[in-house]
Amino acid sequence: STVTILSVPFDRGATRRGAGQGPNAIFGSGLKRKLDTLGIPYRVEELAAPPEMKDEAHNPQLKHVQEVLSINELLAARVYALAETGVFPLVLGGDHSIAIGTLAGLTRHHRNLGVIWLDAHSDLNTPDTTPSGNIHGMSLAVSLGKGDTRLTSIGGAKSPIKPENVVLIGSRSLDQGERDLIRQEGITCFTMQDIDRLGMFRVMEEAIRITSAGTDGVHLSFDVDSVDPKIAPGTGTPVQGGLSYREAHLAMEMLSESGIVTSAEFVENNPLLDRGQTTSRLACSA
Ligand code: DIR
Ligand code: MN
Ligand code: MN
Ligand code: MN
Repeated sequence: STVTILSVPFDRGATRRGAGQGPNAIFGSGLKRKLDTLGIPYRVEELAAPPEMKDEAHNPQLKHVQEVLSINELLAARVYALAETGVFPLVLGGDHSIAIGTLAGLTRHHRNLGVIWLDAHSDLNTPDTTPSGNIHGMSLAVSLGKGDTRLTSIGGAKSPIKPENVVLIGSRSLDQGERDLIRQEGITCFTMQDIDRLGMFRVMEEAIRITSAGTDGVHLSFDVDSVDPKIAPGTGTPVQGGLSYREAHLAMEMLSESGIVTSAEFVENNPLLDRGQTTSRLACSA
């Protein structure tokens, strides 16, 4: 199918700036050339980041919420329209708060969406549990319908993601509130320890089985900090002990072969990121 690349240069959901330059860095390392080589037709659109606003009612548990709301409303509308026309939305971030808009748009189109969340973190905080106030650490919780109601109502009427359709992969930095939510909601979580023990092949087999069972689409949310910082140092919150280059590739290759993925996003890459990521990005959009 054809791909529409939505570039979202937004980084106000995180503390460290720079992820906003992620899309340009990805283009700079040859994304278009790769897609041409693979014979995948694509279009490119950019969603302009909203002007930086003074944080009037500064809430330390929900930083820059106005800007996050504004970019995600735009993104949700755009992703919804693309999904309706049958193109593959490929979103390039930006920090991970933009998953709120991507998923809000997708869940207006898909009744029962599966989600593969590749990340060192789980992004399952709420304003009550967040240690940082950064909304990029809350995006999956919001998509499950938890947290600030302005965030959970982005994109209008839609059904939240169901916890049984979500698989976390690569987790190694979970806050207490996030652990509680994972247990309470019964979310499948393959930590780095699980990957060490079972191997990436079995983990991905399970992830593909779980997210495709009874669903009408699968979204891949790829936070580049899932990959080990030795290979992918260009990210705002690196955590040691991540995926190897081969593990990340195997995951993308298996997803590509499975044919289940209907949309994807690549987030949190700061321009320092090396070229390896570009390769993994492509395996899945095929
Ligand atoms: C931490 C870090 N759990 C937080 N989260 C990050 O601020 O909520 N997510 N970096 O990608
Ligand atoms: Mn569709
Ligand atoms: Mn994340
Ligand atoms: Mn992360």
